[in-house]
Amino acid sequence: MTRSTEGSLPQFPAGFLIGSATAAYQIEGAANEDGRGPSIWDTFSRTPGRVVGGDTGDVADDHYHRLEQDLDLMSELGLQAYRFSISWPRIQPTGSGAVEPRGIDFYSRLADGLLARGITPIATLYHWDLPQALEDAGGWPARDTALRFADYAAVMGEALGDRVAVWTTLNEPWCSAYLGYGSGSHAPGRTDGAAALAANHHLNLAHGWALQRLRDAVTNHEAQYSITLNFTGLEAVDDTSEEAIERIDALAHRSFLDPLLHGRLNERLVRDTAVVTDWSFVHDGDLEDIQQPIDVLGVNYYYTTGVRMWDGRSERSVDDGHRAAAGSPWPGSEHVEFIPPAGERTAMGWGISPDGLEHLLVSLAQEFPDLRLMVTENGAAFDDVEVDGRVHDRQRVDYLARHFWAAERALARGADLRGYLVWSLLDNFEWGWGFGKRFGIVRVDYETQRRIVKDSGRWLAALIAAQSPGT
Ligand code: IFM
Repeated sequence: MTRSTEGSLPQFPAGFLIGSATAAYQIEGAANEDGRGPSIWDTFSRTPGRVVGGDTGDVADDHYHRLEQDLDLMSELGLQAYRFSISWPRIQPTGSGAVEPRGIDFYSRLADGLLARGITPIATLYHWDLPQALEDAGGWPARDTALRFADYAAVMGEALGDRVAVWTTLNEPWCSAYLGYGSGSHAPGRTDGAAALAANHHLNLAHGWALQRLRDAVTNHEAQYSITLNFTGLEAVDDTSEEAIERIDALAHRSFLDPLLHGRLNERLVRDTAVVTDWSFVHDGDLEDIQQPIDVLGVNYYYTTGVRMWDGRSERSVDDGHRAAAGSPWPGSEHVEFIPPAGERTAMGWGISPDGLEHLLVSLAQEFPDLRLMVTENGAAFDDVEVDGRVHDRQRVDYLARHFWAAERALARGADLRGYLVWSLLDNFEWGWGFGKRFGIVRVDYETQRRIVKDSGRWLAALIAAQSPGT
């Protein structure tokens, strides 16, 4: 049973963090300033035909130059936590070696600005903007990239390790591996299933090695460590669905959860992908390195979809919620069909299923009873309309309210959920979709860079204000 926005607001336990999230390339702009090197997203978005409308993150929300204003905005909304990502090429322009002090200074000011406003800083080290020089040297399918990432993690641990409360190594490594190297819909745009699987393993390895280096460098002994994964709800639609669910669950979720948290490869995944790779990129000792203790699992959830096996006769439905591209993000399981649920959809075409979030949080809590959970992203794109300086985004308010209520039900059912960060604070560069898809609770007028708090932003502020003191 899902509740609507009518009536009361959910109450969360003391210490529960309610806030919002962004990512560097999606908001910062200043792509060529202060020594920042090119990333794979600069190259990809500047390549004709890769991003809708030819949009790039060159300017985006100009957050790099509007830091103080955006910090004040967070404060006005009453955010308790803010999740940002650090642009690796701002810190190490070529992905290794010399550190750019102006890049460190920017994130240092960001962390200080958050703390000065009583907002908990949650930092993600990697949200998809690999330095181009590392892609030129092989990218994530190359093992060396994981070593370079660990070095970068140590640099950031030393620079911000006295201030960041939660360190997240990677954001949605599934997208980095399978959209970046499998379907080609994300940077660097390669379409090679075997490369995607190697990238999957090296991202896991990067996480494990980075955590070891981070823990050594960080001086805040209260700091927590995490990784954020993206989860898609999978539903049966016919009697072939069980097979389809197992295949997609293995590729989308088990490919990360099993090595990271159980220290093993998923057997189903290895079997289903045997047509593509022999997994010889996994070396002795890798799984021990990957399975590092973490404090919090970051959960990104947006939608649930039906899946079934394609019968080979009808036209295949391939709408898996990602932008159609030349390759497939499902190596070895290309014959699975995705059947989005009937009913309401967001502007991304994603079905709306708050119950999917409740189910996900409860099942993760059952599988990992000792792990804290945090919703590190949830939100929706809609075709907002600005009228007289207001955005009455009723659908987004409704979406958020129903998902927050789902989180509250999961808590009541025993999930150790510690926070909920709405995606996104600002309208921003939605990767292959460019600026056309707006996820913000604050509208950005890209011509003037004016920020307008949407009704959803006001709703989030009211939710935070309605929590009991001490929350
Ligand atoms: O905008 C993205 C974000 O960068 C990663 N998670 C999903 C969001 C919406 O597609």
